[in-house]
Amino acid sequence: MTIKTKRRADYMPPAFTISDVKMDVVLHPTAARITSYLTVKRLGNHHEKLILDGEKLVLNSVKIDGKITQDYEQTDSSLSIPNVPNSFQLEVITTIDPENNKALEGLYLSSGVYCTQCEAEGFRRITYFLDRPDVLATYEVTLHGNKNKYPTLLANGNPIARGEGDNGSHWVTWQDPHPKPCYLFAMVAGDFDVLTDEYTTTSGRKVALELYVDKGKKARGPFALESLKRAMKWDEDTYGLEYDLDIYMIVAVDFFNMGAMENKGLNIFNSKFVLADQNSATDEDFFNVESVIAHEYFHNWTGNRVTCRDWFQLSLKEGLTVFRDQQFSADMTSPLSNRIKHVRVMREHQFAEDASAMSHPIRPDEVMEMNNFYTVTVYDKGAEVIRMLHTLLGKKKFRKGMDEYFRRHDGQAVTCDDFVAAMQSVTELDLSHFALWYSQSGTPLITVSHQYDETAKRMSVTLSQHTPKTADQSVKRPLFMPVAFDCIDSKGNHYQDDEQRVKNNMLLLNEPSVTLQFSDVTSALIPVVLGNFSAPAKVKNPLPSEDLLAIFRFARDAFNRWDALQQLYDWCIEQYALGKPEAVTASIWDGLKEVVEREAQNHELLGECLVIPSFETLCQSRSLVDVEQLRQARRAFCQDFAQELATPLLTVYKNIHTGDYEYTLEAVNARRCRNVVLNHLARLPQGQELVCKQFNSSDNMTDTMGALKAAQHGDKEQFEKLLASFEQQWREEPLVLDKWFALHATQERDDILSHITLLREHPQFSIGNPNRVRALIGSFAFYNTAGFHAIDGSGYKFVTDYLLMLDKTNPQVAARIVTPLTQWQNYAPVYQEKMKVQLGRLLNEKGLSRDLFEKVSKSLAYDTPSQ
Ligand code: B3K
Ligand code: ZN
Repeated sequence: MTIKTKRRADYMPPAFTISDVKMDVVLHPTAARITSYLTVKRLGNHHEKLILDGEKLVLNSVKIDGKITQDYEQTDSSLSIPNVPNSFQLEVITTIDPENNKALEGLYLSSGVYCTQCEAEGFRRITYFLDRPDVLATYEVTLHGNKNKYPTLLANGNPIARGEGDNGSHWVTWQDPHPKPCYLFAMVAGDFDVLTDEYTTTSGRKVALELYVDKGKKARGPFALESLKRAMKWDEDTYGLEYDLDIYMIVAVDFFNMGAMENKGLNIFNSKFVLADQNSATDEDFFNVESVIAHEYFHNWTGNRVTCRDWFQLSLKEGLTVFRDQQFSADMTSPLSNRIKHVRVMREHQFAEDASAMSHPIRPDEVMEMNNFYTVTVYDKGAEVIRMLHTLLGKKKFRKGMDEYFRRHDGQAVTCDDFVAAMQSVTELDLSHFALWYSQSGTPLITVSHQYDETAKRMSVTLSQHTPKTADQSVKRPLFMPVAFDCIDSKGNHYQDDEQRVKNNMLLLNEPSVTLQFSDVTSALIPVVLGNFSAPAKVKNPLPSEDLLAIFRFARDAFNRWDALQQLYDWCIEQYALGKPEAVTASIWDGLKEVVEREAQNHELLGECLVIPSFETLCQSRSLVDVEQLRQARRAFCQDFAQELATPLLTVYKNIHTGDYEYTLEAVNARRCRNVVLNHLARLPQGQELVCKQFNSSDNMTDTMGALKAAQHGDKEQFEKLLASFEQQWREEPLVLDKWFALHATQERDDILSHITLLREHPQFSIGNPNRVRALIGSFAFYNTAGFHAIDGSGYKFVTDYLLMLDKTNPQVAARIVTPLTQWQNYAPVYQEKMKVQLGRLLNEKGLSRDLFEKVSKSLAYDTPSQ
């Protein structure tokens, strides 16, 4: 198969532009008719033909300035029209098949709802167009549909006319006055329940808010609407940014490839990120609803008003918008647990991506299938890069830079360089070195070494940085990064370096290495590095357990305190893996007990500190992982942890009284801490009763799921019983049942594959619904370490068999789930070989999608780079 790779360096401005679009859409399940009238203009002095993108379209007719023409050429993916005037009206009529559109890109019909997904390149599946983000047009869209089946007809902007048609049909015309790229186009038709509200902006504009949900789900909508209002207010207060249309609509649908989409004025959401109430949603679900609602709203400025010139610039909008939603969530909840959440994503997923064949900078250079680049690198590492800018410039200047960015570029399609240039204009700091973060991939490693000279009473600490080669780049340069730094002694005193290179606890590391000197110190100091995860780096700072416990006690930075324990757990698990559990001495256990006792009242910190690093995180500080050995080591450590700390853990559990459910910061932290503790206690005989009691008395989904998840570590029969009772209660609620599917999929059991096969027959499971597929198959591939990595290769084969099937209908979701398989290089050769066999099967498949082809072929071509 030959698939074209697109390169960032090949960017050419468009030869034509389209300034106005009028569309007439007659909905029909298998033959929807789209008539588009485009105002087209040649850009510059040339005689090239007009080439429009289009896929899976049946072309009915083409007219230029009102006259039918046959003078065009069609391919699978384009329509070329030669000899067009410099400026003209183009009318194109096409027919499409929404019902059989199972890829969920373009216009599709699922569960009786028509909806669209156009980012990145889905608009070309609706009509022929210049489907690229630097072509901005205004849109007027008329939708026709059956009035009974589709009483609601929506598109971007404001409704300007409506009427009745023949045979029980009706129509609505929508106008969006803001020029936009076609990826922000949206239409919806269906029969919904609607929640309405109103928001008045600081400058007095009244905005109607409308939230469309499935019939009968209205009671689960208010939290999303409240979140929207909080986001609107926050963006005004924090960035001075107001909404710019009279109406803001959100539609929740069940069939959606990702979380949500920021279409102008008409966001479309996966219902998972809209619907929430205490019975059916966990605290984490509530959190996610609020943050995704905010994320899509924030895109209105960072993405929609200022958009991307080309898709290589995706991080321009995504990195920035993730950073903004992170700031918002931290303000709405609490900075510490938020920061830990981001770091977990970076360590579990982004570092793994950097180490894999899919490694790419936050602004990629080469792409085969754009949908493959909505990655943790572009999004989350992208947000880390913006965060570093925020750290370097400070809050005020960062805001000034943002103001300047909007002043310069409102209404334009721009690049990451334009963003950095706007930031540069407000600071003395030279950002040219910093900008390397946009083009260099890979995870930098900061190595800390130190020496104490007892006679001279001097301590020196050296920090050096090194970015290992990645699949896409073999030469790496030192980066410019802010490294939060502190030096303490074992009693908790803080020290300043002689030359004061550390200012306000921050060291600017822009060379391969830097050495700090500390004079007149009477004992060896403990370097505390990368507070608040000030740069997206790995740190190697091997410290003995007593120093890690001292950091936990005395460091100023709460993230450092949490991280010291993570490092300690990682070290302990390594001792177990080496067959030396006794290296985890009584004094270490005592230190950990003290942590629990000392922080018993600090539910937020304690809850986080009692989470043992996940298997995936542990993999990132190791290479050629022997899966079985590491998994057993982690399990044995968790078991001993529960046993050794049983008494203080039990006390914490019993002392946390959460009362009636409310979604407040305090209550969330208390429930979280209690459930983390229960998860440990469930490994002990005395934990069984607690689990059962909590499950039976819970008045909310958080505690129910807390009990259920804990139960899997205890008695198998009891766990099965609880699972069955959960299913009984929620069998009609697929969104809730997804939690149940995921729990099944991550179970450690010998018959896991036949078990999942059985679940695929569950009345609520459907291969056509991405949420179900992610819950059952995705959870297995990503998180069932024992099952997926079964030494006979059966787990890999199972996932591959499924992907071969899924790829035929939904390549986007298939390409997500293949990720763990493509990261074979992290595991010991016995696993690698078996993973590669399955990747080979995928590659040999006739008609494999571009999505899978890109990831699989890169993965198989990957040679582990020597450092
Ligand atoms: N911009 C969309 C993601 C589109 C993904 C296309 N495969 C949602 C978001 O990041 O806000
Ligand atoms: Zn986004």
